[in-house]
Amino acid sequence: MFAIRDAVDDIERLSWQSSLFSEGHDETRPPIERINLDGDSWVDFAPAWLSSTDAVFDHLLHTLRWEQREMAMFQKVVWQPRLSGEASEADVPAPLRSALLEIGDRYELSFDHYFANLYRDGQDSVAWHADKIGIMSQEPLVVIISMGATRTFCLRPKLGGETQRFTVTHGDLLVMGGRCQHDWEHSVPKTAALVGPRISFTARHMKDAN
Ligand SMILES: O=C(O)CCC(=O)C(=O)O
Repeated sequence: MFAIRDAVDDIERLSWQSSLFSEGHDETRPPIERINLDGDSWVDFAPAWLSSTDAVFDHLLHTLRWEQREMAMFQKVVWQPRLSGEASEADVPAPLRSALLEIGDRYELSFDHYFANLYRDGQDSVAWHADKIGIMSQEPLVVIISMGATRTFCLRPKLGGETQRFTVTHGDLLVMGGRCQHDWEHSVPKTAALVGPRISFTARHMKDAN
C-alpha cells in the first residue's frame, strides 16, 4: 500500500511571483498545430493558449489539496518527485473552464477527470510512462495545460526510437491523441536550471472509455 502525504504546507515555501510570467494571448486563441509522431499518434500544440494564466496558476496553487504520493521504483518505495492534486469541476477557475469547453468542442468530447501536477522546482519530474487510460480506450485524448516555469515534455516510442522534445511554458496547450498512450511514453525530466514551480493541469474523458 502506498502512502500519501498532505503537502499543502509545501506551497508556502515555493518561490512563485506571477509578474515573472507573461499572461498568454489577449482575445483570440493562437492556432493549434498538429505534430504527427507516426502514422497513428499525434500531438496538438499551441503556445500561450490559456488566458489569465497567472490568475489560474495562483488559484490552483492555493486552492487544490496538494499531496505527495509514494511509488515503487527499482524494488523500493519512494516519494514521487512532484505533488499532485485531484480537481473537481468546482475547483476549475473560469478561464480554465472555458478553455476546456473549447477543447471539448474541438475534439467532440466532454471531460470527466481533472488532475493537476505541481513540479516544485527543477528537481521535480515524472519518469517515462504512458497513461493507464490507454488500457481502456483505443484512442484516448490527454489534454495538458502548462503554467509557470518552462520545462521539457518528452515523448519516445515504446519500441525504441528518437525522443521528441517540446518546450512547454506558461499557458501552453499540449494534447496527446491517437495511439499515443499505447505506442509512446512521455516524461518531464529533471533540469539543472534554476526554475520555479510549474503546474500541469490535465483533463481526460474516462467514463465509458471503450
Ligand atoms: O506534467 C506534465 O506535463 C506531464 C503529466 C503526466 O505525464 C501525467 O500526469 O501523466
